[in-house]
Amino acid sequence: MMIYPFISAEEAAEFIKNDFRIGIGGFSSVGTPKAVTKAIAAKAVAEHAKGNEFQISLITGGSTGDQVDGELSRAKAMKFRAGFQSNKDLRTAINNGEVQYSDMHLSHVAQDVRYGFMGHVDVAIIEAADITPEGELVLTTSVGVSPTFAAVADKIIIELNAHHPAFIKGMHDIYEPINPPYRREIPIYKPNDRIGSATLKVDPKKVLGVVCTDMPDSIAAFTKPDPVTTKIGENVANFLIDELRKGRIPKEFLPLQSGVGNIANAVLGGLGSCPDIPAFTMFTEVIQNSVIGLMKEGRITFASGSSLTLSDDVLQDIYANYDFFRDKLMLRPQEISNHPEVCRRLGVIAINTALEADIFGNVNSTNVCGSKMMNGIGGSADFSRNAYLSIFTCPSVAKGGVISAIVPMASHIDSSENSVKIIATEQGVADLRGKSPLQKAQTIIENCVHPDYKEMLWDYLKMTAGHAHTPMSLRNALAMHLAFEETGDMRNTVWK
Ligand code: 0RQ
Repeated sequence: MMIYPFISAEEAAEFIKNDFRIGIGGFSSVGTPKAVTKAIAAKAVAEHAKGNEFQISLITGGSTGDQVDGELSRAKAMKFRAGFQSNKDLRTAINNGEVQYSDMHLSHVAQDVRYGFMGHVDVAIIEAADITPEGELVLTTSVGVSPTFAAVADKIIIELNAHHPAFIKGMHDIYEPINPPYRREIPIYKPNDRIGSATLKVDPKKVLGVVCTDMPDSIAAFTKPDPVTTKIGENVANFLIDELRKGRIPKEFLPLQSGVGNIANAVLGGLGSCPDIPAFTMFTEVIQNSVIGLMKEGRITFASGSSLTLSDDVLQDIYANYDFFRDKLMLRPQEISNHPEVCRRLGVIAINTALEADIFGNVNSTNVCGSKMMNGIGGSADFSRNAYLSIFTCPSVAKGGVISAIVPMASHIDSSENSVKIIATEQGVADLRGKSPLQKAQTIIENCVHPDYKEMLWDYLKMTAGHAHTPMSLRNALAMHLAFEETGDMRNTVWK
């Protein structure tokens, strides 16, 4: 028996008014609503055609599929966006100033909403696989910020998506910390500890209605590992094996966190296929395709995250073999999957991707040439700041070699040199632990820089070393970026 009324996506969109602030469920492109956001975009187009103002502010847990960020940004239906994004059309709108984007640590989103820092949330839109007779929601392929949005929003719209079976009830562990000064410890002592409830309880009085859908998530296809990403994976695996041999990683190994994107996917695949690394668990935010493959091979024994960001064939394989996966997967709110306290307690080995790193180990994961937003910081710094070992990976060059990923000064900083312990490129690995800025610069240039840029960076260091604690030339620190902007190639850099 369904206790809520059924409504159409258009009826749901009718409730959304100009200037509403909306919070949606979902994380990392999956488990987001799909039909109502599309109907809101259509409503925006119709309102704009009539000369009416119609724009919303949207807060999400992580990135969304095209049905959210793509549809809404093309319809010019969004004026403000917070959380994380990776949609091409939204990225364009952000970089040309049409959408104001607040990039956030993903473990902060729920609490910033609860604390009232993000303003009043008018409506929450949440996707569910099932609704219990009591009106509780079985979420789909992610949790994200759904519990908090459901708690704080005035009204809730539910998308009931038949693409996901009801038997996944139990895959989610819903837990919301209480606000300070009453907050207690997060009682997770092993990646598979369950601390909350299997369903999301919502206030039935807030529910506007249920929109029925049958739609897969839309996630971008991964590019297959290439020689460069494979080599980065090997370098990271060899480094970790060495740490294991030296006894600096316990023989049972430690839980891994792995970031988003092509490089992270390839690195994880490389680690999993390395026989010298014991079977391991994951305490991560995004569970990507490579995790599921390694689980089937017995290389990964358990994964806790906030989303199953999988291609539909891999997801259907899980559903078809759910007895195997039932006790191996757990989805948590992102405030828990990325929780600094738990990350540090469990001793997570964090592997994230840099766009660029400087010779001191400061990492830029977000802003190309300091200003053009790529995706966002995501959960990378939730983990990098608190991990047992914080590793950043990237190819040593980008765009066919005209950009060096290692520069004298990062043009934007997401994870500072104090958080970053290891940098790995296809050239090699720089271990920054226990080193001064000069020593860090020496090891990064020696081990990670592409041959085309090595001499250039040694010259920079010779020019600056000895002047003060951190060798730096204010005149030249961004000269490589300038050479790229002015000539299209960092190899044309001339030190002044
Ligand atoms: O451009 O798409 O035009 O080819 O950046 O680079 O090499 O495909 O790498 O897909 O792994 O993404 C940091 C963006 C890497 C991602 C980033 C260009 C390059 C290419 C993508 P094209 P690749 P990936 C937890 C962790 C932040 C969030 C995070 C990311 C494009 O990993 O968003 O870590 N991380 N979350 O050519 C200019 C440079 C460049 C450059 C690469 N130095 N300058 N362009 N590119 N280096 C998970 C979550 O938070 C959900």
